[in-house]
Amino acid sequence: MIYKMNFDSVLKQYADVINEALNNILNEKQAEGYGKTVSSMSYSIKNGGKRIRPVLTLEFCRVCKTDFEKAIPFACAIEMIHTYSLIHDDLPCMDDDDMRRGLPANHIKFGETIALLAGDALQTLAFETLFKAELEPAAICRAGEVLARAAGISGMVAGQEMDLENEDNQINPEQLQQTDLLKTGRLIECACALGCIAAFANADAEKAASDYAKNLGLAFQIVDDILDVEGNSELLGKPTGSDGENLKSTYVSIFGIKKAKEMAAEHTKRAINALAVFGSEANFLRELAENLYLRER
Ligand code: GRG
Repeated sequence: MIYKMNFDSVLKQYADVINEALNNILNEKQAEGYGKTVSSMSYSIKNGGKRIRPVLTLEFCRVCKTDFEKAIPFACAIEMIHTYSLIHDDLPCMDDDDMRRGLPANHIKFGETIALLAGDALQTLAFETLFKAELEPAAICRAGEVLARAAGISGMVAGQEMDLENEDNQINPEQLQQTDLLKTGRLIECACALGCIAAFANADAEKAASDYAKNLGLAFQIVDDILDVEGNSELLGKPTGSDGENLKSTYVSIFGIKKAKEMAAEHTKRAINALAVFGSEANFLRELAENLYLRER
């Protein structure tokens, strides 16, 4: 496939752009001197993850025929929300994980109080950053609303509550899918939507982005469940087997590994098919979906 040729270099280019922008924002805040909380925010932002969500924002902006640089503030905002969610998710009152990305979780390094504040401050910094985008006010307002809805009680927070209730309980496949659409899916959907909003994309493009994102999000979560059983803890940067220990219902516990892999493949295929409207311009997004299906971390 032609689009295989420069996937890695495009991904690296985007990651470099995002890392530089995030570092600049955090360094600016650090220079203002807010003590331990800002160091704790920087720790989790800078020891970066895969940057999937901001890459989606920049690439959807480009695919919708706009300079991706316009969407950098939106891309930073979504990564800040994602990072806040991971910091809070690792806390003892939530998933209680000591390791994240191969390093001590934020609360292990900085203590629970500072970790809580760092998450809170990253959430508000996300909106501070988004509102500074050099775009039409209408686009910025819409992006702010879309991000707030995706992150909050209409999205990730609701999914997180459902996920916590899932521990020690048996839930059915519909409840599991609803949990994942909210907890994981809404931010991924939002990442794609923000790219479209920055590009003033038309309704067809927004619908395609939403269909792609929903399926990508489900495939992503199913692969996450599979990696928790068969993944390599060193590559993942955290121990495996936590879903089983917490007696959580997952795609693997409900359907078994073989069926879960088939389901992840099916959602990846649907995500790729949703991109038809963009033609070959969306080849990077097709490759990204395939890579996330095959990922080991
Ligand atoms: C605390 C409100 C609140 C929500 C937390 C994101 C989340 C909700 C929980 C994290 C636990 C988890 C396994 C969520 C599923 C989504 C997921 C696989 C997140 C990890 O995303 P990656 O792989 O992370 O993109 P990196 O480290 O690459 O940034």
